[in-house]
Amino acid sequence: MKMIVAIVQDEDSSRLISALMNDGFGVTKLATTGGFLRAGNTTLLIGVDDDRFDACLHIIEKLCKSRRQVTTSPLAGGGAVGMYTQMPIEVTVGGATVFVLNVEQFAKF
Ligand code: 2BA
Repeated sequence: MKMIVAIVQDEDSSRLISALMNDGFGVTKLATTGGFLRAGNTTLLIGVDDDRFDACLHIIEKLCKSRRQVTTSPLAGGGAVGMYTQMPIEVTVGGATVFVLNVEQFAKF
């Protein structure tokens, strides 16, 4: 079994959760905040059996779109105070950032 930790954009999360649930995957949604943009995003915890792992990744890849985003966050400029840190910069926020962990043990009580 694997635990997929998928950080996705809020705009994609509802459709993604519905698609995963419809295909029988168990999903836990966490409201999270990206460290760079300091904007809300969604982290999904998905425990999957090994034989369904590829199918799950495929759904995530299919439904999560990367988008260009402009930020003027001072933190995005490196945290220093100064005129350059206030200039807008454009970044491409990925469709999904996915971490895969091996599950040592799984239990439900
Ligand atoms: P944020 O940290 O808010 O980052 C949003 C986007 O800003 C990133 O998209 C990337 O395009 C850009 N970015 C991030 N750090 C940057 C930097 N130091 N300089 C220039 N541009 C930078 P993604 O890479 O697709 O990441 C989307 C979200 O996924 C991130 O939101 C964060 O919440 C999470 N994430 C990405 N990599 C991660 C990692 N290694 N560990 C934990 N979370 C991660």
